[in-house]
Amino acid sequence: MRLETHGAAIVRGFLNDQDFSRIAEMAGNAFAFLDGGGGDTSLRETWISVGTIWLTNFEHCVAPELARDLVTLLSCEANRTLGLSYLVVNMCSIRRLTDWQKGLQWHTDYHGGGTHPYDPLFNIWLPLTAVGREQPSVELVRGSHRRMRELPLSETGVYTDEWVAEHFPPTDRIAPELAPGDALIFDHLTLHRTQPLDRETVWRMSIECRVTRHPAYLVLSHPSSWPPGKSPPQPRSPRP
Ligand SMILES: O=C(O)CCC(=O)C(=O)O
Repeated sequence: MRLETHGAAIVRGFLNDQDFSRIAEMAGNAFAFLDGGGGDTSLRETWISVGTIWLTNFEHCVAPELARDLVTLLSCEANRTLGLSYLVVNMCSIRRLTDWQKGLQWHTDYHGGGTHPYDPLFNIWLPLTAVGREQPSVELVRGSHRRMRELPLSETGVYTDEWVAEHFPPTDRIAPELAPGDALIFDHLTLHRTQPLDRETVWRMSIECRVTRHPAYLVLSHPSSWPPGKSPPQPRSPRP
């Protein structure tokens, strides 16, 4: 599977064992802090309603220097894998899924997640738990990133299973089995959802890293990459 052609790619061993263990421990500690009643109202509200901690709030759950290390590590790995790119920290989150009701329905990050100002953007999805059999992976529709630029938008940002079946062949759906440390990278126009599994309980941690290659952001992280004498375009604000 190739990112450009299929809108998705799997990178085995994206994180080495040491980095993976550090990140999984940090995420576990952050959720334990929230379980123990920690965090202010807005931090707790996001966690209770959707099960996530925004990466920008991570420093309120673990030591701030650890939160900064995590951002640096994710940025470096994104650059190593995708080439020159910029981690959109305010669009990254850490998720603990313990309730099927909080699984996500078919959507694209572009239309449903507010990432359109950062086009082109990729989601580096990092499971901190083995997924695809016992715990849900992300299910996606290969090649949907091209057609989703043209197909009619859903008002809610969410698409029904019937709509997806009407527009894409079932053989294009894939829910990769991933080991801790692997990454699933997909275009923000690729249709995806939480893999439905026929079981009652769910327990999974994952990180959604959103990385842009929009020139206005590339120049923010690598000022020397902009040609001399040319001023870079201004970053656009995300949709409110
Ligand atoms: O974690 C999941 O099940 C879904 C993740 C997702 O939809 C996303 O990262 O945009």
